[in-house]
Amino acid sequence: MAIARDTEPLGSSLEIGQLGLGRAELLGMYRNMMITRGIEERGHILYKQGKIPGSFYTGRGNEAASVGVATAMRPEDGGTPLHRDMGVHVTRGVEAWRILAQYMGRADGPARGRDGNVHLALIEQNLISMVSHLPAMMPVAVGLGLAFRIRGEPRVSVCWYGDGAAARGDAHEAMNFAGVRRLPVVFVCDNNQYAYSTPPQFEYACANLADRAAGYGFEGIVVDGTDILAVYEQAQRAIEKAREGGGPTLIECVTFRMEGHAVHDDAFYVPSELFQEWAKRDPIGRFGLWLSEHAQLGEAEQGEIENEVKALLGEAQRRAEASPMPDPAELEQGVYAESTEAPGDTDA
Ligand SMILES: Cc1ncc(C[n+]2csc(CCOP(=O)(O)OP(=O)(O)O)c2C)c(N)n1
Repeated sequence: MAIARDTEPLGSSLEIGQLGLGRAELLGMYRNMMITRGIEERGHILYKQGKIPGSFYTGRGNEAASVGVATAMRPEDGGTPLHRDMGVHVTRGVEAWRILAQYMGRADGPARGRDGNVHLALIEQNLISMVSHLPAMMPVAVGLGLAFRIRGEPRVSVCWYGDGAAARGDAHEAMNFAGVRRLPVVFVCDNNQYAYSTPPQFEYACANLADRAAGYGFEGIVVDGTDILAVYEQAQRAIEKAREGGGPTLIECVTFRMEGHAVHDDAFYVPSELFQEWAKRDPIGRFGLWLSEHAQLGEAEQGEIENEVKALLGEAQRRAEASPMPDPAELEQGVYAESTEAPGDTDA
Protein backbone atom coordinates (compact mmCIF):
# COMPACT_ATOMS: atom_id res chain seq x y z
CA MET A 1 0.00 0.00 0.00
CA ALA A 2 1.38 3.40 -0.97
CA ILE A 3 1.50 6.01 1.79
CA ALA A 4 3.27 8.90 0.06
CA ARG A 5 1.36 11.54 -1.84
CA ASP A 6 1.47 11.34 -5.65
CA THR A 7 1.64 14.65 -7.50
CA GLU A 8 -0.22 15.71 -10.62
CA PRO A 9 1.52 17.09 -13.72
CA LEU A 10 1.40 20.86 -13.91
CA GLY A 11 -0.61 21.71 -16.94
CA SER A 12 -1.52 25.30 -17.56
CA SER A 13 0.58 28.42 -17.69
CA LEU A 14 -1.81 29.93 -15.16
CA GLU A 15 -0.65 27.47 -12.50
CA ILE A 16 2.97 28.16 -13.39
CA GLY A 17 2.38 31.89 -12.99
CA GLN A 18 1.14 31.13 -9.49
CA LEU A 19 4.50 29.49 -8.76
CA GLY A 20 6.20 32.79 -9.49
CA LEU A 21 8.00 31.65 -12.63
CA GLY A 22 8.01 34.15 -15.47
CA ARG A 23 8.94 33.42 -19.08
CA ALA A 24 12.58 34.39 -18.52
CA GLU A 25 12.87 31.98 -15.59
CA LEU A 26 11.21 29.18 -17.57
CA LEU A 27 13.58 29.65 -20.50
CA GLY A 28 16.50 29.84 -18.06
CA MET A 29 15.53 26.45 -16.64
CA TYR A 30 15.29 25.02 -20.15
CA ARG A 31 18.69 26.40 -21.01
CA ASN A 32 20.22 24.97 -17.82
CA MET A 33 18.85 21.53 -18.70
CA MET A 34 20.37 21.78 -22.18
CA ILE A 35 23.73 22.95 -20.84
CA THR A 36 23.74 20.09 -18.33
CA ARG A 37 23.10 17.51 -21.02
CA GLY A 38 25.55 19.19 -23.38
CA ILE A 39 28.34 19.13 -20.78
CA GLU A 40 27.78 15.42 -20.22
CA GLU A 41 27.64 14.69 -23.96
CA ARG A 42 30.95 16.53 -24.38
CA GLY A 43 32.27 14.45 -21.49
CA HIS A 44 31.51 11.27 -23.43
CA ILE A 45 33.54 12.56 -26.36
CA LEU A 46 36.44 13.63 -24.16
CA TYR A 47 36.37 10.23 -22.48
CA LYS A 48 36.57 8.43 -25.85
CA GLN A 49 39.47 10.68 -26.77
CA GLY A 50 41.28 9.42 -23.66
CA LYS A 51 41.21 12.83 -22.01
CA ILE A 52 39.21 11.86 -18.93
CA PRO A 53 41.00 9.66 -16.40
CA GLY A 54 39.10 6.93 -14.57
CA SER A 55 35.50 6.23 -15.53
CA PHE A 56 32.83 8.78 -16.45
CA TYR A 57 29.32 9.24 -15.07
CA THR A 58 26.34 11.21 -16.34
CA GLY A 59 22.83 12.07 -15.20
CA ARG A 60 21.11 11.73 -18.57
CA GLY A 61 17.38 11.60 -17.86
CA ASN A 62 17.77 13.41 -14.53
CA GLU A 63 18.04 16.98 -15.85
CA ALA A 64 14.50 17.98 -14.82
CA ALA A 65 14.98 16.65 -11.31
CA SER A 66 18.35 18.30 -10.71
CA VAL A 67 17.59 21.66 -12.34
CA GLY A 68 14.05 21.75 -10.90
CA VAL A 69 15.22 21.30 -7.30
CA ALA A 70 18.19 23.67 -7.66
CA THR A 71 15.94 26.39 -9.12
CA ALA A 72 13.79 26.20 -6.00
CA MET A 73 16.80 26.68 -3.68
CA ARG A 74 18.05 30.05 -2.53
CA PRO A 75 21.76 30.88 -2.83
CA GLU A 76 22.20 30.63 0.95
CA ASP A 77 20.76 27.10 1.00
CA GLY A 78 23.17 24.20 0.73
CA GLY A 79 23.41 20.49 0.18
CA THR A 80 25.16 17.44 -1.17
CA PRO A 81 24.46 16.84 -4.87
CA LEU A 82 25.67 13.55 -6.36
CA HIS A 83 26.87 12.19 -9.69
CA ARG A 84 23.42 12.40 -11.36
CA ASP A 85 22.92 16.03 -10.28
CA MET A 86 25.22 18.07 -12.54
CA GLY A 87 22.19 20.28 -13.20
CA VAL A 88 22.50 21.56 -9.62
CA HIS A 89 25.99 22.95 -10.27
CA VAL A 90 24.93 24.42 -13.62
CA THR A 91 21.86 26.06 -12.09
CA ARG A 92 23.89 27.51 -9.21
CA GLY A 93 26.24 29.10 -11.71
CA VAL A 94 29.29 26.86 -12.06
CA GLU A 95 30.59 27.65 -15.53
CA ALA A 96 30.58 24.82 -18.08
CA TRP A 97 34.29 25.16 -18.80
CA ARG A 98 35.16 24.55 -15.16
CA ILE A 99 33.10 21.35 -15.12
CA LEU A 100 34.83 20.11 -18.29
CA ALA A 101 38.19 21.05 -16.72
CA GLN A 102 37.20 19.01 -13.66
CA TYR A 103 36.39 16.00 -15.85
CA MET A 104 39.93 16.13 -17.25
CA GLY A 105 41.61 16.61 -13.86
CA ARG A 106 42.77 20.13 -14.73
CA ALA A 107 43.83 22.87 -12.34
CA ASP A 108 40.71 24.97 -13.02
CA GLY A 109 38.19 22.27 -12.09
CA PRO A 110 36.46 22.87 -8.74
CA ALA A 111 38.54 20.06 -7.16
CA ARG A 112 41.68 21.45 -8.86
CA GLY A 113 42.63 17.99 -10.11
CA ARG A 114 42.54 16.50 -6.62
CA ASP A 115 39.48 14.29 -7.03
CA GLY A 116 37.55 12.17 -9.54
CA ASN A 117 35.60 13.66 -12.39
CA VAL A 118 32.13 14.00 -10.88
CA HIS A 119 33.33 14.62 -7.33
CA LEU A 120 32.90 18.37 -7.40
CA ALA A 121 31.19 21.13 -5.49
CA LEU A 122 31.99 24.71 -4.64
CA ILE A 123 31.95 25.25 -0.89
CA GLU A 124 31.33 28.98 -1.49
CA GLN A 125 28.00 27.87 -2.99
CA ASN A 126 27.31 25.94 0.25
CA LEU A 127 27.59 22.62 -1.57
CA ILE A 128 29.68 19.77 -0.18
CA SER A 129 31.47 17.51 -2.63
CA MET A 130 30.43 13.86 -2.78
CA VAL A 131 32.46 10.78 -1.95
CA SER A 132 31.92 7.49 -3.78
CA HIS A 133 30.23 5.88 -0.77
CA LEU A 134 27.05 7.65 -1.74
CA PRO A 135 24.79 7.19 1.31
CA ALA A 136 27.63 8.47 3.50
CA MET A 137 26.72 11.95 2.22
CA MET A 138 23.29 11.77 3.85
CA PRO A 139 24.38 12.34 7.46
CA VAL A 140 26.59 15.14 6.12
CA ALA A 141 23.59 16.91 4.58
CA VAL A 142 21.66 16.43 7.82
CA GLY A 143 24.63 17.85 9.74
CA LEU A 144 24.45 20.90 7.51
CA GLY A 145 20.79 21.29 8.44
CA LEU A 146 21.69 20.90 12.13
CA ALA A 147 24.34 23.63 11.80
CA PHE A 148 21.78 25.98 10.24
CA ARG A 149 19.44 25.25 13.15
CA ILE A 150 22.10 25.77 15.85
CA ARG A 151 23.17 29.07 14.30
CA GLY A 152 19.58 30.20 13.95
CA GLU A 153 20.00 30.78 10.21
CA PRO A 154 16.92 30.50 7.97
CA ARG A 155 18.64 28.16 5.52
CA VAL A 156 17.79 24.72 4.17
CA SER A 157 19.97 21.72 3.37
CA VAL A 158 19.09 19.48 0.43
CA CYS A 159 20.12 15.84 0.75
CA TRP A 160 20.29 13.99 -2.57
CA TYR A 161 20.50 10.21 -2.68
CA GLY A 162 19.65 7.32 -4.96
CA ASP A 163 17.37 4.30 -4.73
CA GLY A 164 20.43 2.14 -4.06
CA ALA A 165 21.67 4.42 -1.29
CA ALA A 166 18.22 4.20 0.31
CA ALA A 167 18.96 0.58 1.25
CA ARG A 168 21.95 1.49 3.41
CA GLY A 169 21.98 2.19 7.15
CA ASP A 170 23.19 5.76 6.73
CA ALA A 171 19.86 6.61 5.06
CA HIS A 172 17.95 5.44 8.12
CA GLU A 173 20.19 7.31 10.54
CA ALA A 174 20.02 10.52 8.54
CA MET A 175 16.25 10.49 8.15
CA ASN A 176 15.58 9.45 11.71
CA PHE A 177 17.76 12.23 13.14
CA ALA A 178 16.30 14.84 10.78
CA GLY A 179 12.78 13.73 11.67
CA VAL A 180 13.36 13.67 15.44
CA ARG A 181 14.89 17.17 15.42
CA ARG A 182 12.56 18.48 12.67
CA LEU A 183 15.63 19.83 10.90
CA PRO A 184 15.49 22.09 7.82
CA VAL A 185 16.41 19.27 5.44
CA VAL A 186 14.76 18.26 2.18
CA PHE A 187 15.56 14.71 1.11
CA VAL A 188 15.56 14.28 -2.66
CA CYS A 189 15.63 10.67 -3.75
CA ASP A 190 16.69 10.40 -7.40
CA ASN A 191 14.94 7.11 -8.06
CA ASN A 192 16.38 6.26 -11.47
CA GLN A 193 15.32 2.64 -10.91
CA TYR A 194 18.63 0.82 -11.10
CA ALA A 195 21.41 0.74 -8.53
CA TYR A 196 24.13 -0.33 -10.89
CA SER A 197 22.57 -3.61 -12.13
CA THR A 198 20.05 -4.06 -9.30
CA PRO A 199 16.42 -3.40 -10.36
CA PRO A 200 13.78 -1.90 -8.01
CA GLN A 201 12.17 -5.23 -7.02
CA PHE A 202 15.47 -6.29 -5.44
CA GLU A 203 16.06 -2.91 -3.79
CA TYR A 204 12.92 -2.28 -1.72
CA ALA A 205 9.66 -3.97 -0.81
CA CYS A 206 7.48 -0.87 -0.28
CA ALA A 207 5.49 0.64 -3.15
CA ASN A 208 7.45 3.91 -3.17
CA LEU A 209 10.64 4.95 -1.43
CA ALA A 210 8.80 8.10 -0.32
CA ASP A 211 6.47 5.88 1.73
CA ARG A 212 9.29 5.56 4.26
CA ALA A 213 9.03 9.22 5.23
CA ALA A 214 5.92 8.51 7.32
CA GLY A 215 7.99 6.18 9.50
CA TYR A 216 10.32 9.06 10.29
CA GLY A 217 7.48 11.44 11.07
CA PHE A 218 7.52 13.61 7.96
CA GLU A 219 5.84 13.94 4.61
CA GLY A 220 6.72 11.82 1.57
CA ILE A 221 5.90 12.87 -1.99
CA VAL A 222 6.30 10.97 -5.25
CA VAL A 223 6.87 13.22 -8.22
CA ASP A 224 7.45 12.55 -11.91
CA GLY A 225 11.13 13.46 -12.14
CA THR A 226 10.87 14.05 -15.89
CA ASP A 227 8.41 16.95 -15.35
CA ILE A 228 10.54 19.92 -14.32
CA LEU A 229 7.57 22.06 -13.33
CA ALA A 230 6.12 19.41 -11.05
CA VAL A 231 9.57 18.90 -9.48
CA TYR A 232 10.02 22.65 -9.00
CA GLU A 233 6.59 23.03 -7.40
CA GLN A 234 7.21 20.27 -4.86
CA ALA A 235 10.79 21.33 -4.14
CA GLN A 236 9.83 24.94 -3.57
CA ARG A 237 7.02 23.97 -1.25
CA ALA A 238 9.22 21.57 0.73
CA ILE A 239 12.16 23.98 0.95
CA GLU A 240 10.04 26.89 2.16
CA LYS A 241 8.22 24.64 4.61
CA ALA A 242 11.58 23.54 6.05
CA ARG A 243 12.75 27.15 6.23
CA GLU A 244 9.67 28.08 8.24
CA GLY A 245 10.32 25.34 10.79
CA GLY A 246 7.99 22.73 9.30
CA GLY A 247 10.66 20.01 9.29
CA PRO A 248 11.89 17.67 6.58
CA THR A 249 10.13 16.37 3.46
CA LEU A 250 11.14 13.44 1.29
CA ILE A 251 10.62 14.03 -2.42
CA GLU A 252 11.06 10.94 -4.57
CA CYS A 253 11.79 11.97 -8.15
CA VAL A 254 10.98 9.01 -10.38
CA THR A 255 13.17 8.95 -13.47
CA PHE A 256 15.14 6.40 -15.45
CA ARG A 257 18.88 6.09 -15.77
CA MET A 258 19.19 6.49 -19.54
CA GLU A 259 22.76 5.20 -19.77
CA GLY A 260 24.82 2.54 -18.06
CA HIS A 261 25.94 3.15 -14.51
CA ALA A 262 29.04 4.74 -16.07
CA VAL A 263 30.83 4.54 -19.41
CA HIS A 264 32.33 1.18 -18.56
CA ASP A 265 28.83 -0.34 -18.26
CA ASP A 266 26.67 -1.01 -21.35
CA ALA A 267 23.58 -1.74 -19.17
CA PHE A 268 23.03 -5.12 -20.88
CA TYR A 269 20.82 -6.06 -17.89
CA VAL A 270 18.22 -3.35 -18.63
CA PRO A 271 15.44 -4.51 -21.00
CA SER A 272 15.66 -2.36 -24.15
CA GLU A 273 11.87 -1.69 -24.04
CA LEU A 274 12.44 0.28 -20.84
CA PHE A 275 14.89 2.61 -22.55
CA GLN A 276 12.44 3.04 -25.44
CA GLU A 277 9.54 3.75 -23.11
CA TRP A 278 11.45 6.32 -21.03
CA ALA A 279 12.96 7.97 -24.10
CA LYS A 280 9.41 9.14 -24.90
CA ARG A 281 9.46 11.00 -21.57
CA ASP A 282 12.76 12.74 -22.14
CA PRO A 283 12.71 15.68 -19.68
CA ILE A 284 14.17 18.20 -22.11
CA GLY A 285 11.85 17.14 -24.93
CA ARG A 286 8.86 17.32 -22.60
CA PHE A 287 9.70 20.78 -21.32
CA GLY A 288 10.44 22.05 -24.84
CA LEU A 289 6.99 20.90 -25.94
CA TRP A 290 5.38 22.51 -22.91
CA LEU A 291 7.17 25.78 -23.61
CA SER A 292 6.00 25.75 -27.23
CA GLU A 293 2.41 25.18 -26.11
CA HIS A 294 2.32 27.50 -23.09
CA ALA A 295 5.13 30.04 -23.43
CA GLN A 296 5.20 30.80 -27.17
CA LEU A 297 8.55 29.13 -27.74
CA GLY A 298 8.69 29.05 -31.55
CA GLU A 299 11.13 27.21 -33.79
CA ALA A 300 13.29 30.27 -34.38
CA GLU A 301 13.79 31.03 -30.69
CA GLN A 302 14.31 27.35 -29.96
CA GLY A 303 17.04 27.26 -32.62
CA GLU A 304 18.63 30.38 -31.15
CA ILE A 305 18.81 28.79 -27.68
CA GLU A 306 20.30 25.61 -29.13
CA ASN A 307 22.93 27.54 -31.06
CA GLU A 308 23.76 29.66 -28.04
CA VAL A 309 24.24 26.56 -25.87
CA LYS A 310 26.33 24.90 -28.58
CA ALA A 311 28.59 27.96 -28.85
CA LEU A 312 28.90 28.18 -25.07
CA LEU A 313 29.94 24.53 -24.86
CA GLY A 314 32.40 24.81 -27.75
CA GLU A 315 34.10 27.72 -26.02
CA ALA A 316 33.92 25.86 -22.68
CA GLN A 317 35.69 22.85 -24.15
CA ARG A 318 38.38 25.03 -25.70
CA ARG A 319 38.99 26.80 -22.41
CA ALA A 320 38.95 23.57 -20.39
CA GLU A 321 41.49 21.91 -22.68
CA ALA A 322 43.71 24.97 -22.31
CA SER A 323 43.60 24.64 -18.52
CA PRO A 324 46.88 23.24 -17.16
CA MET A 325 47.32 20.04 -15.22
CA PRO A 326 47.79 20.74 -11.50
CA ASP A 327 51.33 21.44 -10.34
CA PRO A 328 52.58 18.26 -8.58
CA ALA A 329 54.42 20.48 -6.08
CA GLU A 330 50.99 21.68 -4.82
CA LEU A 331 49.43 18.23 -4.71
CA GLU A 332 48.72 18.23 -0.98
CA GLN A 333 47.29 21.73 -0.89
CA GLY A 334 43.58 21.75 -0.17
CA VAL A 335 43.54 18.02 0.58
CA TYR A 336 44.21 18.10 4.32
CA ALA A 337 42.99 20.64 6.86
CA GLU A 338 45.64 23.28 7.39
CA SER A 339 47.19 23.03 10.86
CA THR A 340 46.93 26.15 12.98
CA GLU A 341 49.30 26.86 15.81
CA ALA A 342 47.65 26.98 19.19
CA PRO A 343 48.00 30.42 20.87
CA GLY A 344 51.16 30.54 22.95
CA ASP A 345 52.89 27.72 21.03
CA THR A 346 56.54 28.42 20.39
CA ASP A 347 59.38 26.44 18.89
CA ALA A 348 61.03 26.31 22.31
C1 LIG B 1 30.44 1.21 -0.40
C2 LIG B 1 30.31 1.17 -1.90
N1 LIG B 1 29.84 0.05 -2.50
C3 LIG B 1 29.70 0.02 -3.84
C4 LIG B 1 30.00 1.11 -4.60
C5 LIG B 1 29.85 1.06 -6.11
N2 LIG B 1 28.65 1.80 -6.50
C6 LIG B 1 28.76 3.10 -6.83
S1 LIG B 1 27.29 3.76 -7.22
C7 LIG B 1 26.48 2.30 -6.94
C8 LIG B 1 24.99 2.20 -7.12
C9 LIG B 1 24.29 3.39 -6.55
O1 LIG B 1 22.92 3.30 -6.79
P1 LIG B 1 21.99 4.52 -6.47
O2 LIG B 1 22.18 4.98 -5.07
O3 LIG B 1 20.62 4.10 -6.87
O4 LIG B 1 22.51 5.68 -7.42
P2 LIG B 1 22.59 5.67 -9.01
O5 LIG B 1 24.05 5.49 -9.31
O6 LIG B 1 21.72 4.60 -9.56
O7 LIG B 1 22.11 7.01 -9.42
C10 LIG B 1 27.36 1.31 -6.56
C11 LIG B 1 26.98 -0.08 -6.26
C12 LIG B 1 30.46 2.28 -3.93
N3 LIG B 1 30.74 3.40 -4.57
N4 LIG B 1 30.60 2.27 -2.59
